[in-house]
Parts: sequence; structure tokens; C-alpha cells
Amino acid sequence: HQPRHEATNANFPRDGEGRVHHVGVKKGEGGPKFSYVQSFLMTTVANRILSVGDHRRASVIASLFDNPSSNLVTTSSRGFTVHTGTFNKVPVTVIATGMGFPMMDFLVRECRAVVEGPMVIMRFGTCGTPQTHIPIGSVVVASEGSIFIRRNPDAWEQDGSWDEKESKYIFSKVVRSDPEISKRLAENMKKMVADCQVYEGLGATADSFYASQGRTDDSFDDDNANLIDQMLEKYSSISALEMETFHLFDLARCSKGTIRSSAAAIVLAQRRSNAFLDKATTERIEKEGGRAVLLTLSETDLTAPSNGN
Ligand code: R1P
Ligand code: URA
Repeated sequence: HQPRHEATNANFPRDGEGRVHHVGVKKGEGGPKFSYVQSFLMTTVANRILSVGDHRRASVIASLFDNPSSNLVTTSSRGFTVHTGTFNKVPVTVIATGMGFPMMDFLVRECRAVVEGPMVIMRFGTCGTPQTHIPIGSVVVASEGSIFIRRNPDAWEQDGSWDEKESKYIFSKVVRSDPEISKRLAENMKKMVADCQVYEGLGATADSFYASQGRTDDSFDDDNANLIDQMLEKYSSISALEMETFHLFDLARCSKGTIRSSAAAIVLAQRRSNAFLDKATTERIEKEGGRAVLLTLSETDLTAPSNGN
């Protein structure tokens, strides 16, 4: 006689009700809340997902759904909040992840495990920009894909084994976003967000907000004073520095053709002038831009090849 809540498989743990271990969702929870989509929405998570870092941003965007009072909302003890409903009668899910690429790993893998059929996952985040011509309050669409920047801890090894000629920060190659979705996303952003420049460029996802984004801190030996120059020397079109998008595109690439993905980010931080966006403007762009992402998600053809491959 098994206890009801025992997790059953260490390779991909779920609880006794079938909920995945971190995001806390399972198949088949749509139920009677979804009158007109009930027949095809049979899960807590729709095939069209918008991922954001901030829980407040997720709630604001979920309030733009057709009938927000009947949204299905699930929270997990690991910091995920999942809002599912419809936008223009199309089932959609907004998920607040918190921050960092491991959270994106949980989101993509655990949602993939509870959703049937092809998926599109888009991210709408915030970012800093190393480009002098991009002002705060702009939106950057990662049309050129993203790279990953990580700090190499071996460089601080004190046994003398580190070769000083090597870089202390490692830049990956580019992983692509879906070109068609990125194009639609940029068009919708331009139409739907007031007083906002929309740029298309390369994203750079870092393993930290601080050292690997070139922020300096007297309390730590990060040796990163020239990191912004170094990243632009290698990839001159880096326009958005943030912490999750590369991993989304990387997993979409590895999803055996089942996930399409793109991303946009609001420029909060101008890394050359040190300007930082005010709260009121941030909240307005989150709402208007959130609507543009929902429209793009709802219009996306799920059956097209993933990320143009
Ligand atoms: C850091 O402040 C956070 O902001 C960005 C980064 O990717 C990181 O998660 O995105 P979100 O605003 O979506 O969290
Ligand atoms: N998010 C980041 O990761 N970096 C920034 O500079 C701003 C938001």
C-alpha cells in the first residue's frame, strides 16, 4: 500500500498527484473553469507560454486575459506562479519564474512534461544594454538569438594552475531565436507600446546580474572592469543583458522540434551612462508590451518547424 504523496521516479520526480517537482503543475487540471476551451485545454499549462521573472509582472499580464476572474492560478513552493486562461479565445499561460537560468530550465522541462503537442514559449523580461544608442525605456527583441556569458571560477584558483592569457569570462556561440516569431513580436511591440523604441539585436544571458554582466564591486575580486568592451568586441550587436533567454533558446533547439521560442526585454539599465528606468514607465511598458507578447503568442502557428530549423 503506497502513501498517496510519495514521489515515484528520481529521474523525473512527480508527487503522488502527478505534479512535477518544482513548477508544481500536472496534466488535466483545466476542468470546468474553462467553458469554451474545455475540450482542448486539459492541463494547467497551455501550449503557449509567456515566461517572466517578476511575479507582479505575471499578474498584470494575466489580468489582460479574456476573463481574468476565471484564470486558473497555481503557485509552487519553489517560487513559480502559473496563470492559465485565454487571450483572444486562445489558451495561454503566463509563468513567473523568479530569476536565473536554472529557473528557466525547470520551466521548460517541467512544462514540456505536462503539455501535449507542439509548444511556443516566449520570454518578456527586463535587461540592461551595453549599446550607447539604445535608451532606457526601449524594448529589445532577441531577433539575432542569444549568447551565454559565464564567470569561470577556475580563474580564481590559487594554486598557480590558471593561465593568465585565458579569459576569466566565457562567451558561448549564438543560439538562434525563431525568426518568424521574432519578426511578429517586433511588429506587435512597435504597434502596441507607446513612446518606445523597439530594437532587434543579439541577447546576452549572464550567470549573474553582477560580475558576468560587467558590474563592478569593490567587495569582490571580479576582474571585470573591461568585460562590457570585451563582449562587444566579440559580438558587436549585443543589445540586452539579462539572465534567462539563452537557456530558453538552447532548450528549444534541443526539444526535438517541439518548441518554438523568442524573447523581448524592456531596457531598464543603460550600462554606459548608468541611467535606470523609473517604476511608472516600467509598469506601463510591462502592460503594453505584455499585451503585444500575448497577441504574438496567440497568433503563432504551433505546427511550424521549431525555431526555423
Ligand atoms: C534581474 O534583475 C532579473 O531581471 C531580468 C533578468 O533576466 C533577471 O531575471 O529579467 P526579469 O525582469 O524577467 O526577471
Ligand atoms: N536585468 C538584468 O539582468 N540586468 C540588468 O541590467 C537589468 C535587468
